[in-house]
Amino acid sequence: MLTRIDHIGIACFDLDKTVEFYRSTYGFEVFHTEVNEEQGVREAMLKINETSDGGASYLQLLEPTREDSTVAKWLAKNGEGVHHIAFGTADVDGVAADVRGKGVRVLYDEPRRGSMGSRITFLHPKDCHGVLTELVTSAEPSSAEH
Ligand code: MC0
Repeated sequence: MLTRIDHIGIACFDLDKTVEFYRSTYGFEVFHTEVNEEQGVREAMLKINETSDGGASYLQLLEPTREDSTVAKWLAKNGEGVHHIAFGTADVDGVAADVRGKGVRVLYDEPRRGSMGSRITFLHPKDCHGVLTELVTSAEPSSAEH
């Protein structure tokens, strides 16, 4: 069961400048930053609001760390903008199996490590009406998520 929008991923060329835009324009502060070498991104999570399932929704600003990363490839083709949407669930394995059974390509056999120790997988954008879609189970899902 999907219970919230976990985050919206926004690809940018310069993470520090983009963080400053969101801070000075809207007042959003950085909640967390990290480098995910496997995904080839440096990222900043800006918490927007808590959600009724005990989780939260974020903007995720993404800067590529290497030219062969998926985000670098996407930026070269499209420029900056919304790269993906991520839905939160207490059971990423179960939801992935369910949508796979409905004919949607799930990109990973097993969930991988995402932001803040979460477990993530992606659904192919061509099977989701053009939207790269991520499924996320937080590192410590609250009991309210179940
Ligand atoms: C590619 N396409 C997209 C897209 N990326 N469409 C919508 N949104 C996107 N973000 C489209 C292309 O335009 C192309 O369409 C077709 O999909 C194939 O794309 P490609 O450029 O040839 O690239 P591929 O096939 O090598 O890779 C696409 C694929 C890849 C979605 C499989 O980007 C991928 O594995 N993404 C999942 C991982 C990821 O994106 N990681 C970065 C965020 P046409 O019509 O031109 O054929 S990491 C993250 O977010 C973590 C840290 C977290 O949340 O915690």
